[in-house]
Amino acid sequence: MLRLGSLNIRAPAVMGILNVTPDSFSDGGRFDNPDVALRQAVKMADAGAAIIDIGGESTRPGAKNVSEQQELDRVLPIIESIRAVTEVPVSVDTSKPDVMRAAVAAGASMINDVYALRAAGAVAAAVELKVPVCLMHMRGQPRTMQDNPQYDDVVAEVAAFLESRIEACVAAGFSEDLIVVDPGFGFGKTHDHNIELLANLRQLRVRDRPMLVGVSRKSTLGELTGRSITERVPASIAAAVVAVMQGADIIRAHDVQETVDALKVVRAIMETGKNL
Ligand code: YH5
Repeated sequence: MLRLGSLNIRAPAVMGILNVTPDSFSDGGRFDNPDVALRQAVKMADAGAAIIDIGGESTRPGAKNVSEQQELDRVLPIIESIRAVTEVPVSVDTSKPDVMRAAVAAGASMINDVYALRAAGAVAAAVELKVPVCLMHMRGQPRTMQDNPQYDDVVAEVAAFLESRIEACVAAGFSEDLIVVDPGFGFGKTHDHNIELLANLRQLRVRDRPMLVGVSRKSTLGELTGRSITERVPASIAAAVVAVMQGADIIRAHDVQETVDALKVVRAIMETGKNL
């Protein structure tokens, strides 16, 4: 069991992705209609998602910033409607302190922040809310992050960043026990950087904190297979299995049922105590 305050998750677990942005990369905003979004959330919960991640801000390369009001209008109704029909925990994918506050008040159990609480007031909001937070590594800003990112040692630099963000949160009074780390696949990384990170994932378990990994349908898988976004399910499963075999605790995925099945196989092998 992964214990994150009052949020308990049987790891390795799947975090189902629910985008409520009209311009999401991989769903094309298919879920920006509230009824469709709720149905998708229930479907993911029934398929075994341990948590549903709701994002109202697109972080695609080149994406524009959305206003706080826009983000609130997108995420709050769906958090409320999920809370009304299932017990599945919800995480809110946001960087804005007031969206964090409103989402938690509406029933979200976790914050997933691709800026790792670097926005002004974000650490303070987390300290006040006392819910688990995923701190993700991103080099640069979504608008420009894929413009020739460079590292001397991507694994060491991502690990050092995550360590420094844990330090900043703990120094501000946030409980280390509530922190999850994430190398941020595709966020200011080339294809080779993503492969290097996936091959060395064990080294990213900084301070022994749980690790979340998001590789589902991402461009690196497109480069490897030549497949379009919706054809990347098998490649996504393979990457998820590789990640879990190296200690990833939570896999952020679009294709929940397929990923849950794959992780059942990995878990059975891991429970023998051999090989992994
Ligand atoms: C993540 O890794 N990623 S949004 C491009 C795609 C498909 C999907 C080109 N939020 C992460 O999912 N939060 C996102 O095809 C995240 N970790 C955490 N913690 C990008 C995304 C995607 C991008």
